Amino acid sequence: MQKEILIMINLIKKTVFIFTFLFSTYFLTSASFAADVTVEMLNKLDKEIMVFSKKIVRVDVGDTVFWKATDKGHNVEFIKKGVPEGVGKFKSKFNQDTEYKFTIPGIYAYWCTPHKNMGMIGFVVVGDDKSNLEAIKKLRFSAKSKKIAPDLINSL
Ligand SMILES: [Cu+2]
Repeated sequence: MQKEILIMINLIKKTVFIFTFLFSTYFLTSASFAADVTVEMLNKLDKEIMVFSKKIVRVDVGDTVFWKATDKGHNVEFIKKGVPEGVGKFKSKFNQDTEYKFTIPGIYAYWCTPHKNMGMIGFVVVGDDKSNLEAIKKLRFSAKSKKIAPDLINSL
């Protein structure tokens, strides 16, 4: 009788161990596949003013990018002709966190509407697809954005 109880306890221990192992493996692998990214909208970062914390972001199709309104007075606006074909307009409200789920592969160019000439531009490459790179190269930027855009586009 005593022996049977010990065997039962051992069986329960093994089962618990296996479940723990399976669950932790599941969560670890699913976490490594989640590639959602957060970009902060900032008044200042190091020596730059009016800036997205990450200027280039790479995600997989179906991932979401979150823009955090860490500082006020900013937004996110997709640039006309700066997104893959079939992508609609996107312009977020000022002073608010925003997000966008990228379902169409390609390069997305965006800026902050009031600071689009001050270098507050950003790019999202979705699904490692650069088929609209030529269209991106033709985009017209002004002032500081014009200065920094070529290097950024070259490193897409
Ligand atoms: Cu801004």
